[in-house]
Amino acid sequence: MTTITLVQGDITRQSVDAVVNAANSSLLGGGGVDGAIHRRGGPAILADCRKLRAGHYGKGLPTGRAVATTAGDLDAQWVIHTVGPRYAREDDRSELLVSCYRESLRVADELGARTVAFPAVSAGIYGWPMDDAARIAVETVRAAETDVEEVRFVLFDEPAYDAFAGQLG
Ligand code: AR6
Repeated sequence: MTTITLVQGDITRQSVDAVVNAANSSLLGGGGVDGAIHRRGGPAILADCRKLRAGHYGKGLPTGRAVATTAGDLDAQWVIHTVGPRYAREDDRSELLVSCYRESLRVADELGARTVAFPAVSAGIYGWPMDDAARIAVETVRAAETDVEEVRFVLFDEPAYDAFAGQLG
């Protein structure tokens, strides 16, 4: 049974087994949560990402997939990088966003992670409307078969927190 909890704050300040990063396909960093995770987690995360790019993920990580690295200096064992879809009004990409949560939980299970912090994937730079992003996130985690005991959604601001709280209520 997975418990869903909500926190308003900075995901890089969480103590969990795994922190999920809303990355891009390059795995080489960016803005938003991605920038914050690499800044606070330090260079070990980027070093691991470069190894992934030199190996199995030469073309980058496809949208909707997830892969783990060290968490560096974060208070966690792993960062699970996932690539959300960019929002497009004329094209329904929700299955890719569903896949981000499913695949991240699958990787968490492979690692043996029991507590996992997620940001609102795709709901920042990638433009996904927050209410819909929250609905997809909560529905997908609720439906997932996983050994993860706590999924903690860490929302940066009050509107994001309220959107997720609305889904749980
Ligand atoms: N802790 C928790 N949530 C945060 C934090 C933080 N420290 N910082 C931002 N958010 P985004 P995306 C929120 O843009 O939409 C990057 O450049 C933010 O307010 O980080 O999936 C990547 O490299 C928003 O609600 O991710 C990609 O190129 C949510 O996290 C691209 O952005 C997600 O916003 C991915 O865009």
